[in-house]
Amino acid sequence: MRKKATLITGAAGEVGQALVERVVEQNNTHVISMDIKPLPPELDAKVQHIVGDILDHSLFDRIVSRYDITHIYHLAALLSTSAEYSPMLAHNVNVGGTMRLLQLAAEQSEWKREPVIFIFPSSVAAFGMDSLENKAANPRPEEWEWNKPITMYGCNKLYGETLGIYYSNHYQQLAENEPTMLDFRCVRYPGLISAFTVPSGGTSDYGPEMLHAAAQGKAYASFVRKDAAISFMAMPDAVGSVIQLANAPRENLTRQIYNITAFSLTAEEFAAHVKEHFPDAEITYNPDISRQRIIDSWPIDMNDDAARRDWGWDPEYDAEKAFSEYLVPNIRKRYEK
Ligand code: AKB
Repeated sequence: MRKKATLITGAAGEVGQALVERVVEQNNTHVISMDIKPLPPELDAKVQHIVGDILDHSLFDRIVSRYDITHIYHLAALLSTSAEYSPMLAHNVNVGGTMRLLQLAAEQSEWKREPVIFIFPSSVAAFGMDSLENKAANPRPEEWEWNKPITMYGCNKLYGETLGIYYSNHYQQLAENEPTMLDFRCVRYPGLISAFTVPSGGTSDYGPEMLHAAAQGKAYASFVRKDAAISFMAMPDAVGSVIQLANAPRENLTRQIYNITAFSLTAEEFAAHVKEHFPDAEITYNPDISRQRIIDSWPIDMNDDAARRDWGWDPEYDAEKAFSEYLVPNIRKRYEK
């Protein structure tokens, strides 16, 4: 008998580290984590971590020969700014890696006649507003609106969503033989902010970078304008959301792709929260044209009514609480050390 396990890819990344910690805490499954990088030692001690490339097929074959994978949290991806520098690599990792894992989950579901639950974090980057006027006029798009991403990462995420829907509903058009399909569930994250890790390679990074710089007494020049507006979420909510979605009864889910969001801020409003806690913070604005264009294409907010209705999505942290109860106290401790 193979041992039941949960697989987390991209485990050494920002969301990955927080998710591994939380899934391990729940103590109800064996956790196999994977990344091209090692985990920090304190986390590595808690899981079985595999350092390897998502594109290495033999790795997955070895994993399924030993483990019965019940859940997959597929986080491995190149983020939006990095993907613009290396579009081919981004496509290979973001699409090729996703496709490989979906294929594996589809085969495993069919073989053991039990759906593998496949959680895919997509992104606000799957949207593409074509002008600032339309961005202002359509602040809370539904999941299916404005799906015209302008970044490689956004294209990859949107296609990853489509592949997930294909593999979980139409794989090889086998419906007549009643195969067991995998159970694909997806959230679209806004910009995420962690107190414990600093992001890299994303375009929403100006928010967390501003805060972490202020906590270290460093000046920060934002790469987007003051009026640049998108939505954000504190990391505990981001991690909680995917666990909550994974545990939601299948029959409650009316769709497979869900927008989720917590609070929406302009860069200037973000800076005001930072300055409330770090009054000496030196924050200036020096927009980078390319990164600004990306942020201008993302909606101000997202309509997450379906997630709230179907599986009880309700973020714990609004902006005020995120800064005062989660971000600032933990960041202070981090840099005091
Ligand atoms: C990025 O900026 O690329 C990510 C995202 C919004 O998905 N943080």
